[in-house]
Amino acid sequence: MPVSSPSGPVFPGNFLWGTATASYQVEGAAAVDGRTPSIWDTFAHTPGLVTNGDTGDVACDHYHRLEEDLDILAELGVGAYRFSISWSRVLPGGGSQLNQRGVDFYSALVDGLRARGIAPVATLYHWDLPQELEDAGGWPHRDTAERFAEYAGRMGEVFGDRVHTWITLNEPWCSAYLGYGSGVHAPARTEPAAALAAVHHLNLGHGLAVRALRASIDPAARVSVTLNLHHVRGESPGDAEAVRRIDALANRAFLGPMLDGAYPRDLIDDTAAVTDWSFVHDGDEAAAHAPLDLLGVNYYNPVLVRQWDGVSPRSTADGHADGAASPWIGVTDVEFVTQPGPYTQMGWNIDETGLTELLLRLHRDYPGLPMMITENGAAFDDVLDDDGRVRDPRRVDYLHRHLTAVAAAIDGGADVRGYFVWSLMDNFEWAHGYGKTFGIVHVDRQTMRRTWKESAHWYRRVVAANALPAAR
Ligand code: IFM
Repeated sequence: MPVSSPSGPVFPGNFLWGTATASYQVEGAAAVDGRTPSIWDTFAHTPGLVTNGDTGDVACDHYHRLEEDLDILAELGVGAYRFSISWSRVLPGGGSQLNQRGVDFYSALVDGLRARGIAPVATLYHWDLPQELEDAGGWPHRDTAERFAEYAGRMGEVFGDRVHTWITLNEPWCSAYLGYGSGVHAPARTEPAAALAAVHHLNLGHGLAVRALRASIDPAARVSVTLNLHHVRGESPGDAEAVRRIDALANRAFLGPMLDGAYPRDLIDDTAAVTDWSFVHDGDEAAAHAPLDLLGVNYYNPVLVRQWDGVSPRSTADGHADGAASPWIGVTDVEFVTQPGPYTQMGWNIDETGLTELLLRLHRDYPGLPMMITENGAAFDDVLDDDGRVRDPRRVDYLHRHLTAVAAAIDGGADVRGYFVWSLMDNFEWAHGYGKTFGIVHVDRQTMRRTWKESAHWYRRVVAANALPAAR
């Protein structure tokens, strides 16, 4: 595939190409240099919660292999790198005392990126709440939102001169509904009302954090949030009500307060049996509604639903449990339908058309708000061959399809400014441990040796050409 003559879609001139990771998934060094446990340390060390008993104690040892990983990014030629800051590394115990050694690590990361001409994109919260803040009530507790804003302000003071793109939260859907609803993520609580309180305090914390950041960062810096919006389709026209229910919980529960300044009325009504939403105080919705410069979109696959007849066994093809420990709080009459393959290693169906449709919807609903794909990628059971190569044509195909879908959305008018592959390297895939590999760079679990997969070579060519080759 010659980079000099690509004949696939060409991206806008200033399109930002990047890769993404998150602190607990790659850093390791869990008890090093003053870092204290987060809820994910606790979760991973609880027997039975993570496949194979894997933990993020060592992860990819990125903390100790920073220079090598920075060099990989430079060789890839990306213009940006999205990482997350571990709250408990920089403010141990979730307190107010800055841990200089933790700050030094992120300074080295930020400076090392900039020295290589790569823009740092910092996510403040990628699910690793300091354990002490969970012990004090966690996200269902209002104070956590205030503490998050304080932490954001501190990070703005320390890095605001050097980091010019900020993301407050990563996928608050997961933090709230998987952490406090279904309990498959930390802190493993299964309390439906608490999950909705967590939704609210994440929204509130986001808005407060945006303001705290703006007070300390470069005025030209961009502030964003990353949402894993669900592209929900109905199996038939008669399933419109099921689509509305899931869209409200998955998408508008966050888009509403963050971008419109109010919770959707239908969400409040749908969940009335679970909570009266009295945790939403006067002024909170306005506080959550802080002007953003960008919307971060994470996309992996669409969701297919239908109205449940209440009689036949209910299908839960989204992979989440039915009944009390479900992330779909208050939803009793919707089924998640199995979608046609192919599937990734996660069992997620591959359908890039949902990405184009999602971006066009967001463009329609929020015209004037630029977007960035802050995560997209696929896990496959890659093999390191005897000749030292990792041949991952399915990942190349996945990335090609989804980048084509992004290009189609741009053609349709969507203002998409960049794309970040999830993930730079194989890492700790939460409750699945290390068995699910999303990286474009393979990480040997014994030696930590990094090996470029063919997808990484392919991505390097795409980035250099700012265009896709015609064929996969
Ligand atoms: O690994 C995760 C990441 O932390 C958040 N978004 C989805 C990825 C794949 O599951």
